[in-house]
Amino acid sequence: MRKAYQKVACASYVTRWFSSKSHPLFSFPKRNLGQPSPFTHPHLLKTGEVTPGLTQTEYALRRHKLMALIQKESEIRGGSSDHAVIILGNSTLYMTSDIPFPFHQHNDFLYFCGFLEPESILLLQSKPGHELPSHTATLYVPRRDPGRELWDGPRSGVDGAVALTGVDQAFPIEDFKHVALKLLDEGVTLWYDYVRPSNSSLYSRFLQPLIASKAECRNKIKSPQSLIQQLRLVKSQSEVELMKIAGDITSQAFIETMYCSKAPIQESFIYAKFDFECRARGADILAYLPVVAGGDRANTLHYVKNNQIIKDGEMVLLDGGCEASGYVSDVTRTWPVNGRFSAAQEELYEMVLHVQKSCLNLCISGTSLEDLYSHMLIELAKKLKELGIVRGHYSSSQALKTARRLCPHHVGHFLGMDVHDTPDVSRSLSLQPGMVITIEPGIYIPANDTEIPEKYRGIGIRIEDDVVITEQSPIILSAKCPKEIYELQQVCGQGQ
Ligand SMILES: [Mn+2]
Repeated sequence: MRKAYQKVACASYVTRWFSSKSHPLFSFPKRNLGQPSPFTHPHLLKTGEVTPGLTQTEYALRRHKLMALIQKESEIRGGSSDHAVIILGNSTLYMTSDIPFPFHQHNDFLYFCGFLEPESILLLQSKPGHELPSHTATLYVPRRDPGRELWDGPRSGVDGAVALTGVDQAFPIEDFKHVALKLLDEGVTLWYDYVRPSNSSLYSRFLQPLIASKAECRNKIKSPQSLIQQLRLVKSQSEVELMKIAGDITSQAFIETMYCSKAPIQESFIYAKFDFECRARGADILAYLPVVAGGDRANTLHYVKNNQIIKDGEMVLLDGGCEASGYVSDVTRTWPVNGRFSAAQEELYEMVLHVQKSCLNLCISGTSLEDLYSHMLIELAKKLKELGIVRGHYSSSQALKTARRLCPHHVGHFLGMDVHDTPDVSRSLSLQPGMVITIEPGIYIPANDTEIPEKYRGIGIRIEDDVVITEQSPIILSAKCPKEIYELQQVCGQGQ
């Protein structure tokens, strides 16, 4: 009953939120705001969307849910009812004087308001005299500055920030100094990620005295991290749709990359081809530095030098993913660059593929990443026994030890806006519909591993897919990316 009531309460809150103010789009500034808007980029954003596929209502609901969790927590722990949440955006980082790295917004900040400009702060404040989660959402953003905008392009300014995101109000970033003084009040509980502070420049400009004073009184500062991760863990329908796009782009990029694979080939060529195919299909950036590892280099799990030549007869392991509209993919495939598996490569590949499919079949709600990991080790041990690599029973501690040695990483992790999303959420947690994980078993046999039959040495294989847990069977976001031996031979063979 309580759950149903809360749902209704949520819906009516959002309705009230929309009707309580004039719709921001009626007064939408008819100018370039810096980040894409429905006015300047109608091919990317529908009316009412802040970022592609995500509406002002969805962002408002996220903020509302955070304040509701804070209310619940303060009811349980008996704290004050006056709360302020501070989430810092990122600043531009520079390689060297005046030369910026590509800007990436802080993902928690992005999650709660969708604002893409550097040097901004989001403040959520409970309304005095109102019961939580009734709150005010305020953005502090860089002031319009024709001199700077001549160089860096248009800024949103305070009017643009409100129109774009639908927050209640916005002020120039300098004004945060005044509000920081008010937050010093002892009655206010401050929710700020002091454990992992994200932006040292904004921190030293605006937050240092506030945080120092709050840290002195116990219970007056709390990290919102576990609550934020609890929300980010379960994806909405529109988030799943965005992750499908990232999965599709990545699958197509893999196909194109496999298609032009030949022997010998440079790892750097495969890296560039994959990057190109992702971005040409609408990805904003690669989600991480990809692993493009030929032959024995696949046994170095985080090999990212990507500067060697892959020889005829060797396989390449490509672990790559892209980011599109804030959501990422993380996919791995391993294939022979000449399009033909050797007998030993095929045996090991079939083994990993079998284990991977077997884990995918168990991706149902109620299981956990830890359960899937145990399953992966047992299935690996079974197959290692079949290949004669493990002696004795497959479930013996010796067999499982060998499986752990030959696959030293976990079966997977949570995925979302970050590649290693919601990193503090336990892998023992029961999986629920809306959670997204990777399934990535592998087998790594270095060339100098004398305990393993010689024919298998120098081979490293991983197969990784992205999976949405649902009420029924899981959705494989990277399903269009070939992984069957005949498919790989077909795709690679075409380009030979
Ligand atoms: Mn992964």
